[in-house]
Amino acid sequence: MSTSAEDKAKTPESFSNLKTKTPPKNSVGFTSIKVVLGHVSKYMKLGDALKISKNLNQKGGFDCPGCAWPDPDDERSALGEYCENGMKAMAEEAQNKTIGAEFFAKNSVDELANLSDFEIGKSGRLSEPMYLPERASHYQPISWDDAFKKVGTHLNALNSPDEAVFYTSGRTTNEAAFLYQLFVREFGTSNLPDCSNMCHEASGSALTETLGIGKGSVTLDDLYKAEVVMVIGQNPATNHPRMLTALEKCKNNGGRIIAINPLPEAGLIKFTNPQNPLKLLTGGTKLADVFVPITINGDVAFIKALLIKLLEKEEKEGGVFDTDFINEFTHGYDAFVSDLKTYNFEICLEASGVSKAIFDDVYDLILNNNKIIICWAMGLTQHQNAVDNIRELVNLLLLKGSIGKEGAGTCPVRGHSNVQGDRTVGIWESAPQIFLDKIENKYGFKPSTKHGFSVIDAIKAMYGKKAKVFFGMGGNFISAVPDTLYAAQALANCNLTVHVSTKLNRSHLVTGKEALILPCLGRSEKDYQKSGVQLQSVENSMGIVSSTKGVLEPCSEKLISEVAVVCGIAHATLQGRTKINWLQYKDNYDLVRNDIAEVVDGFTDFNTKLKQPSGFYLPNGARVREFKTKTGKANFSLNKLPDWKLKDEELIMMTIRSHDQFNTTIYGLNDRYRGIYNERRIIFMNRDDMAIRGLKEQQVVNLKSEFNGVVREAHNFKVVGYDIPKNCCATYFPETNVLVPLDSFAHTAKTPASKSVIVTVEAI
Ligand SMILES: Nc1nc2c(c(=O)[nH]1)N[C@H]1C(S)=C(S)[C@@H](COP(=O)(O)OP(=O)(O)OC[C@H]3O[C@@H](n4cnc5c(=O)[nH]c(N)nc54)[C@H](O)[C@@H]3O)O[C@H]1N2
Ligand SMILES: Nc1nc2c(c(=O)[nH]1)N[C@H]1C(S)=C(S)[C@@H](COP(=O)(O)OP(=O)(O)OC[C@H]3O[C@@H](n4cnc5c(=O)[nH]c(N)nc54)[C@H](O)[C@@H]3O)O[C@H]1N2
Ligand SMILES: [Mo]
Repeated sequence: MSTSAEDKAKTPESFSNLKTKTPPKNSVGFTSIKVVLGHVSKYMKLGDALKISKNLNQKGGFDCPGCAWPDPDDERSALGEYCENGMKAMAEEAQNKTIGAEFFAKNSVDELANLSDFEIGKSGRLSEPMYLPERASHYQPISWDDAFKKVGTHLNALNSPDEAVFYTSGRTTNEAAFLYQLFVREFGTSNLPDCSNMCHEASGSALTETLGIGKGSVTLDDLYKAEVVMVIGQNPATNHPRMLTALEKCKNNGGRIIAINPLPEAGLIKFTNPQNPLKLLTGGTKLADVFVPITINGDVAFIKALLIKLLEKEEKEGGVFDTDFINEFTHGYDAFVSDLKTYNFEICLEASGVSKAIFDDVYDLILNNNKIIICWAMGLTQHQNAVDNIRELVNLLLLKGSIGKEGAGTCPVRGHSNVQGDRTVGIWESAPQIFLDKIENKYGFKPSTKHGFSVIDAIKAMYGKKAKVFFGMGGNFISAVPDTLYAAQALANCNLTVHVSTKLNRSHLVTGKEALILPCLGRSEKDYQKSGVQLQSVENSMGIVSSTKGVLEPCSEKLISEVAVVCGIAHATLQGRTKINWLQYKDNYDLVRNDIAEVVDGFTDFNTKLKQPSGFYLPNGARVREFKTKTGKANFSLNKLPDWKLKDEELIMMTIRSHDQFNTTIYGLNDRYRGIYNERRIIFMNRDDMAIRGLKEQQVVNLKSEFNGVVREAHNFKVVGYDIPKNCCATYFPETNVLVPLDSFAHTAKTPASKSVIVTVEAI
């Protein structure tokens, strides 16, 4: 009997060897350099490592496939614009070990699924296309041509193009992403779910409605010039380490920093720039002026408390709000004010879990400054009321006129290195009509105008057998999505699952009846095509498009680029019915960029502009106070306090990243900044909550979540007492994705609520 899809999808429940230390207050510094060197020497050739560190995030070099934090426009560190976790991402991609036919002949799919995610990732780079026939136990090699034909045959056998799902993870470059969505639309569907659906979708939704653009408004220069930067629901020391350099610069210019987080994350408190030798010796910069230990999902309540006090002061004395800005540029102020008056300050503050003394410190900073930037990430977007979280922050910025001027604005800090660019060039299940019209004008076919499936819809459709082919352009769908066991069944129901990937991951092991692994070049590798080595492009978190070009030789001759994969599949699938000469694009990516220039706003003269050393900024209405909303103004919004209540035994759980992972890729088993070594199956709990339940340090527990009458379970976690607000707890994803209910998601954005999972903890 082969292992069930559900069992293959779960992470193994065995323990490593947990050690804990007091979490450090400081981040980066010497340890970080030591860790990088250790990692690089273990997994990469020395020559490759040097080439990489010299070219990473340099002008004319290649873009780090880690996070989407921007590179400085002007001076870039001579030591390399890299960080510990960027180098770990590189060591992961540029490994010197490869796996192909021999590896898959030796290891069955079931055996591989028994490995931990850490072990799966360490097996090596995928080196040739592999095919899993129906009922087979092992993958076997397949030629590229046959693989393309297989995809084409399955797609063409569907009753409707809407029975296929085309997922994208955010590493795909603009060129590959544009062609991919073009193929999907010509094939006839808009089923283009992407990782953004699980990430910043709530930000996009809230910002489009209130400010007319689903992206942030600030530049790096604004961050240097801000008077106050609020970092809320984000852990930059781990996930965007180069952001700390920008915050340090802001502090050196006199700026103040407010950190709002249930956890006292190390980098938010203090930071030692690894590229500043003096600071390495003298011990770093204190970053947060105020640390706000908020309860999970207490953010709307806390911001409302601030708004109430600011309004009171404004009505009494005036001079608090930027009334000129409000009058000229905004809509809905009166309705906002009357709604705000229905809330009570004490109730809001209590719901936030924050003390009056800390509240007062934040209030003073906001009251007395007018250049405010708010940075946020998953701590705000992965809740049922995620859209309200972000709209409430926008309300605050609008009152202070802190948008569209120097040193002020919105800064949703994006995740994957090109997740923002992918959306810009058309990876969107509900793309605006204006974009679809441009596609029609340029290519002469009518794209589907139906709303396609987002991630959650796609899982439901596959579960209900309404979708039968799953195609993943990068990513690790089964480990990234909520409700692992349900999603496993959904994938198992498909006729074919296909993954374009650089590394083996769990999604290759939880398959449809047949499956394909299509291995592609990584960012760091040279992309040889007929017209020479190709350049590609990405867009960072601040809307700057820049070029990226690999520097290493490909790790296998059988790898092709994502662009070539799309061209091959489009050619094999669409055959006589296409209006597009698909194969031309892979020979010369300039041709793709010429098309992007015609179809996507802001890309005029794309090929020429991309040659500028620092890239170019895309247009951004909010940055210049042109709010392209339905009202033509920046909109105030009305947001409610969340209405969940915990029963006695329950805790609210956030599923977060450790310092040693990139999403579902596990670099190692430590979470150094939180004092955790050698284990991922842990639950951080408040020590009072442990005492009430009679739980001791390292006691083994099972976790349960109940939602709409369905109980979900995750077994074997060790309790770690931690500085986290009462009634809150934290675990790592993907281990606890089995507990995240598919139907618990952000209203209007459908982002899974993976930061507010209600659980009970039971000793075993
Ligand atoms: N090294 C590394 N870099 C990465 C990634 C990675 O996995 N590893 N992932 C990339 C991706 S795709 C993304 S989206 C980003 C993610 O970057 P982050 O959003 O920083 O990642 P998370 O670990 O999800 O952290 C969420 C933070 O929000 C806090 N938080 C949780 N719930 C709440 C809440 O209700 N309110 C408030 N105020 N805070 C809360 C948590 O304590 C934690 O500090 O990072 C990107 N960069
Ligand atoms: N519970 C919980 N769940 C979450 C989150 C959370 O905070 N909590 N965060 C969510 C977020 S923010 C995100 S963005 C998603 C991430 O979801 P995904 O983007 O689907 O997951 P990743 O782990 O980033 O994908 C890693 C895989 O991408 C492939 N890969 C890497 N580089 C390349 C490349 O250059 N090309 C190609 N084709 N493939 C490549 C490798 O095979 C690797 O195994 O997870 C979400 N899931
Ligand atoms: Mo993300």
